[in-house]
Amino acid sequence: MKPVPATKQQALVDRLTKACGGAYTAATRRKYYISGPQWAAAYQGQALFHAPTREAIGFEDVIREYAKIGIGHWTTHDTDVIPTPALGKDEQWTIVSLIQKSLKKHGLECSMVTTETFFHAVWAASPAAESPQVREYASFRVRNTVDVGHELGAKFAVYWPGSLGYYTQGAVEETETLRWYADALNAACERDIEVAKKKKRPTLKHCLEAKPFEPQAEILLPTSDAMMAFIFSGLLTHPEMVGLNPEYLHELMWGAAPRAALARALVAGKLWHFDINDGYRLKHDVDIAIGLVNPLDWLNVLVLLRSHNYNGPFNLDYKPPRTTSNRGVFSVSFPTAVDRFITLWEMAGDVISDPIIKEALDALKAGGEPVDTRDAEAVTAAHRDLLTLHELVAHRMFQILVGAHRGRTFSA
Ligand code: GCO
Ligand code: MN
Ligand code: MN
Repeated sequence: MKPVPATKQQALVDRLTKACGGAYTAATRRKYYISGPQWAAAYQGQALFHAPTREAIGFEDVIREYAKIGIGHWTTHDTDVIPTPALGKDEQWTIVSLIQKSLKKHGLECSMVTTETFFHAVWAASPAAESPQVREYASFRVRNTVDVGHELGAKFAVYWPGSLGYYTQGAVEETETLRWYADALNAACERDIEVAKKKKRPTLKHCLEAKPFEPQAEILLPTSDAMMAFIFSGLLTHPEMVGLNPEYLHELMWGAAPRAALARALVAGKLWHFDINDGYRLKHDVDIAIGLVNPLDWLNVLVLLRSHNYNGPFNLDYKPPRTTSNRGVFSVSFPTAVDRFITLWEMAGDVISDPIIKEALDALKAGGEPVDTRDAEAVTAAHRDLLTLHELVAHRMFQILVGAHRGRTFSA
């Protein structure tokens, strides 16, 4: 193949994207509770070892492009859209009203707001730092996000504490720090109760998000399970207002089965919001788009969520790769991520209604014929062949993933 001139590359990408087929319409995509983060679309490809590869873009661009794709909800950090010095000031409210106009113009809703508590130098010692002034500032920031959230019509507030941890042990006393972090969340909930009453709106759902490593070396609340223990620890004045925003990759990173982590949140009634993406175990937070690494595991996750009627948002918290252009972010990265999600969601429906899987699961639950249940050998013998169905169900899910259940065949 000949070298491709820069002027012909967009047309090539468009032609090959079209050739992939399988794209849903914007109207179909909008039927799902999918939210697109401001920070994901505006991510310029930068990192510690990486210079940016994309131009900066603002909320106008992101909201307009999400609307075209059919992403019906938008989420943001306070500082994604409001410069730090403007927070809580008149300038903030001018920006908020511009955002409202833009959302309205494009028929999007703001579903979630979150406070940036990891990037700015003020968080060097975490939002629950020793200094009372830093903690007062943290409290101002989360209360201000609640105000902004209500103004934008959000239903959720998310907290990824980010820098809550340390590089070297000794200075930070963990129990004290956790109490201080709880103080900030308590302040946010108190503020929420006040504002919701004034605005005659329901209070927000406050969702904690864990990440096991980064940006600190040691993290005080590294997993969704740790956060659940924190919610039920007695440190929160309104534990009923606080739930979880697990992120698929963040659970995978520490070596968990994401589906099992989600199940633990479900049984505690705390699975309220879900950041969707993909990646690898025991690596850094690579934030790859859903289904590009672990489609079979994702299928399993969605079977669990569908069968438990999870009805919260699916937040596209991934980072378009550095190799994707500004244009590619909206012509390839986001639409294909949404489409893989919808396809996997549909497949999860296929799994749930598949007669083979259903019969296998029913048989496993029916068990073998009655024997003496104090006799291990007899109980084992009564189930010997039945348990083979565990592997058969996994095989059937693979077939559903590759379309073999609909007659697709593969031959050498
Ligand atoms: C990450 C985190 C963030 C949070 C966001 C919301 O990997 O950096 O997942 O993207 O989701 O800060 O609080
Ligand atoms: Mn996240
Ligand atoms: Mn992440």
